[in-house]
Order: sequence, then C-alpha cells, then structure tokens
Amino acid sequence: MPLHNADIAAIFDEIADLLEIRDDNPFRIRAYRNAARTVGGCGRELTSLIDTGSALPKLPGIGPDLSAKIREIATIGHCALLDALRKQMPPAITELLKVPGLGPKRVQALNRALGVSTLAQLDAAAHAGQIHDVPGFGLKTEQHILDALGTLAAHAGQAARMQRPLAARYAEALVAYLQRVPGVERVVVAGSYRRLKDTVGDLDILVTAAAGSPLMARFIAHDEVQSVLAQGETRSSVVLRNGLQVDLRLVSAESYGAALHYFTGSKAHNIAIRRIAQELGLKINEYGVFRGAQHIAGATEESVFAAVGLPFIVPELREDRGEIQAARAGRLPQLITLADLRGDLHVHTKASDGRNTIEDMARAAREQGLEYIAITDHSRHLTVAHGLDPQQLLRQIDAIDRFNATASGITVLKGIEVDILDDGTLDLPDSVLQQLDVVIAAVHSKLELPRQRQTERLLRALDQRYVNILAHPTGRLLGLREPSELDMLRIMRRAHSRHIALELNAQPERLDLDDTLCQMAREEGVLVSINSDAHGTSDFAHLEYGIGQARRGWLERGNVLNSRDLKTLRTLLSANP
Ligand code: DGT
Ligand code: CA
Ligand code: CA
Repeated sequence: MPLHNADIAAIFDEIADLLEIRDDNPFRIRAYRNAARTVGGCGRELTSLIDTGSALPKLPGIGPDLSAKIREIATIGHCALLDALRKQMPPAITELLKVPGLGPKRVQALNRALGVSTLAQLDAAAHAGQIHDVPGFGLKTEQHILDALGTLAAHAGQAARMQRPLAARYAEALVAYLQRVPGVERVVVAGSYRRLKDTVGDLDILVTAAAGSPLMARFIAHDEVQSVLAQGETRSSVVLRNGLQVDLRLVSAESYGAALHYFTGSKAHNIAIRRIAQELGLKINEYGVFRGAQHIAGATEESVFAAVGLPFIVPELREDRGEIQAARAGRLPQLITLADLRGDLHVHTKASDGRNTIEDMARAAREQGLEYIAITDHSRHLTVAHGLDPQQLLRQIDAIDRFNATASGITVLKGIEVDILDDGTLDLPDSVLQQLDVVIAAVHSKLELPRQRQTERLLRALDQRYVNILAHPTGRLLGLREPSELDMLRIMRRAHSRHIALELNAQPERLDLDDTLCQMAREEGVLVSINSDAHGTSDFAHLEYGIGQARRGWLERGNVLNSRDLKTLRTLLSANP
C-alpha cells in the first residue's frame, strides 16, 4: 500500500523542524510548513494518483520543487533532503520539539550551550539546574520544562493513542482491501473506532467469510504490516508501520451481532448489559445471548439489545454514562448530525494565520452546504499568528461588507478570536468588539495557571460585555498538552447566565470540549458551538469530527448554537445585555 498524504506531510514537517533548528531561511521553512498542511489536508491520496500515472492536482503553495519531492517520496518512500538534514543533526533532536514551550530556537540554544540533544539529556540538565543559566532561559522556564517532561513521561507510560481521523485513513484502506479478499462477506471496524472516540488505542476488525477464505493469510501479508503479533484460524493481530495495532476476528453469521456488540464496547457498557442479562436469567457473550444452552439471539445487534429488553443504542453512546437508563425509559437523545449544522462560527483567513481569503473560505463553506460563516481571525496579542490590531480589523469589516453586498448563497459574519489576557480582560476594546457580529474569546497563553486563578481568569472573560463564544475551553492538545485545570461547572454556569456558548473546537487534535464536557453543557443548558477553526478551505472537513464528539456527548440539534438559521442566530448573538 502506498504512503498516505499524512506520511508525506510528516516528512515535510520534519524538514521544516530541522531547517528551523538550523536557522535556515524563514521563507523556505514556511514553504515546507505550508506544504505539510496542504498535503495533509488534501482530500485525494497523492501517492495513488502518482501510481496510476495521473497528474498531481494544482495545490496552493506547491511549486515544481515540492511536487518533485512529493513524487520522490511516493516512489522511493523517503526524501533525500530529509535524509541529509538528519545526518547533519543529532538523531533525537526533533524529539525535543515535543516538549511544550520548546521551539526550534530554544532547542538550538540548548544544543549549543549544553550539548543537549535528547529528552534524557534535557531531563538531566533541567534537574541539575543548568538550564536557567542559558541566555534566553530562566528559572521559570526551567521549571516549565521540568513540568512538561513530567507530563510527557506520564504519556509515555501509556501506549500512544492515535487521533481517530488519522486512524480512519488506515482503517478505511484496510476495510477496502479485506473486502476484496475472496469469500469475505462483511467487514466492520468495531471498538473505540466505531464509538467515534477522539483517539483509538487499536483497531478491532470483525469479518464474516465463507469457509476456505484466505482471509488471515491476506491480512498478515498486507503491505502496511510491520510485525505479526499473533496468527490463528479466527484471530490475528498485527502492528502497522505507523505503530497502530490491528486485531482481526473472523466470526460466524449467527454470532455476528453479538460479536459486534461485544467488540464495540465500551467495556463499561458491556458489563452493564451483561448485568441486565443476568437479572433476566440469560447469559451474554461474544457468541450470542443464551438461555441455558439455547442460543436465543446474536445474529444482529438489534437482537442482542431486544433480548435484554432494550431498543438499539448507537455505538457512540455506549459508555455506561446513562444510555441504558435512557433507552429503558424511551428517552434516548436524537443526536445531532452533520446535516443539522447551518454554519461555522470560527474561521481564519490570510489576514492572520489562515491560508486563504475571505472569498475562498466563503466559497468552500457554501460548497459544504453551510449558510453562514463567521470570519474570526486572531487579535494582536497573538503575534505568532499575525493577530489583527483595530485598524486591520476595521479594514476586514469593510471587506466583509463588500463581499456580502455581492455574494449569494452564503452570509459572512464579522468576528474575531480575541485573546483573553492574563487578567481575564480582552485584547481589544469594547468600542471595536461592538462592531462585530461574533466575538470568540480564547486563551492562548498561560494555560498552566493553577486551577483557582485560571478559573477566575475565564470567569472574568465571560463577564466582558461582547463575548459570544468561549473557544477551545480547556486548551488541551491530544497527546501533547493536558487540559488546563478549571472548575468547569462554575464556568458553565456563568456562561449560561451570560448567554455565552462554549465551543466544541473540531480540529482533530483539540476536540475541546470533550465528550463528557459536552454532556455537562447539555445538562447545564449551555449552548455548544461546533466550529471547524478552519485555517484553510479543506478544514471544513473538521466539522465531521466535531459532530462525532458532540454525539458522544449526547448533544441534540437544540443544544447546538450553529444549528440555528441565520435569523435566530443573530437574535441569540445579541442576547447579551
Ligand atoms: P481502545 O482500543 O483503547 O481505543 O478502546 P476499545 O474500546 O477499542 O478497547 P479494546 O480494543 O481493548 O477492546 C475492544 C472492545 O472489546 C472493548 O470496547 C470492549 C470489549 N472488551 C475488551 N475487553 C473486555 C473485557 O474484559 N470485558 C468486556 N465485557 N468487554 C471487553
Ligand atoms: Ca480498540
Ligand atoms: Ca483491541
């Protein structure tokens, strides 16, 4: 199987990292970073286009040189430039970039001053108190590094989990491959993947097949398989080249539903269902539902639920977080779907750190069937993202008015993603914010404040007059940064009283609010805004990930701000006194 776009993007990103550590030309670095984002977000697999001899599509920012590199990677599986850069650099140095707060400049400084080029050396230097003497560092930074290393070590203890959208590329390709094996009938990915969890530990694939199908032999012979952990008649386990484990089980048609239910999980849900079965004098396992030795259900999942007196419960609710009681009472939620979203209230453009213009973003959103978007570039405090000052924002407001005067089929709302400053006030004055349709407030600095102070800071932000939405409320980055310590209940109650919505940021590495916080928002009556946080035209695809998380969090259409039509939305946005 060819490399995926995500693999090519990872190579470009590593090139950019290494060039940056080397202090290379910033335009060159930016070109590789942009290329990584473009390729990663490209809807079509570039290597398969190349394999079939098709021309590469015209991609923004990908000139002849980068195209040639994509072809090189697709053909030989690696990139000579990256190989050369790696040779010039200590092998583990890019690992250091995973430490929050350590950018390429600092990595380079530590390497020059202390010879630090691995995480272990960094840890030793920090514990020995050598870091705070390096120019540009200090005692506070040294402490941050120690804390961050502690978090990373805690993560390393657990097996790495993969973000679901990335796992989906492999899962979908594997399913298509297995479906072509002779004799194979049904192929389905169960486990956390089917429950639409934000990250997956491994993939659990179930297959039904005619007797004599070469299923297992073909499975372990797949190009992407790096090692075979177990191989048997009905069960095999492999690890793919990207580190993802895949368990494959062959199940019989009469057990298919029971196996699907069992291996979809969650474990907590299974245990709760099994308890109900026991109360009814039944036994339930991955082969079926039994009364004594008699097999009374199991061919379909519906039959399994029916045997214990329940209606079908969708996989994304199966966490034993109230779904069984709700099913019993006939009160399962009518979960939100992608088609329910009428607009997207968090969109960036080239004016700050986005890649496209207002027109490009509006066109792409309209093609997705959206009726409105809010342009919400960063504010000036966020200098790394070229945040806007009042003058620049006023010019953007004029540009949006001009766009709306001629455009049809979509309305662009005027907005800002305004930074919440250290003291909880906002980065732009009310006189400016007042002129906008949507004000999103967001924390981008000091995410590690103690719980009490961080909570007070956010409560103060929610008290600011023109705020409509609190963006990515916990600040977590999956696998990289823990959520900020916050008293979420107090924040939700304040948001509720101020008619402020909380964001479910749909970027695959954020998905913040998470599922349990969505459920809390629903219970507290706080509206949730499911936003792509698009930085380019292909990023509206994020909305689908947000919908998955929202469904896991029990959200219905009525709980979601941007399921409203434009008129109702405008009323809600101006509800703040
Ligand atoms: P993951 O892979 O960590 O993202 O999470 P899952 O939920 O996919 O967990 P996994 O792959 O360990 O197992 C798949 C499903 O198999 C799990 O959701 C429920 C079921 N299962 C696994 N172990 C047990 C168990 O000990 N008891 C019960 N009742 N079910 C289990
Ligand atoms: Ca799994
Ligand atoms: Ca598994």
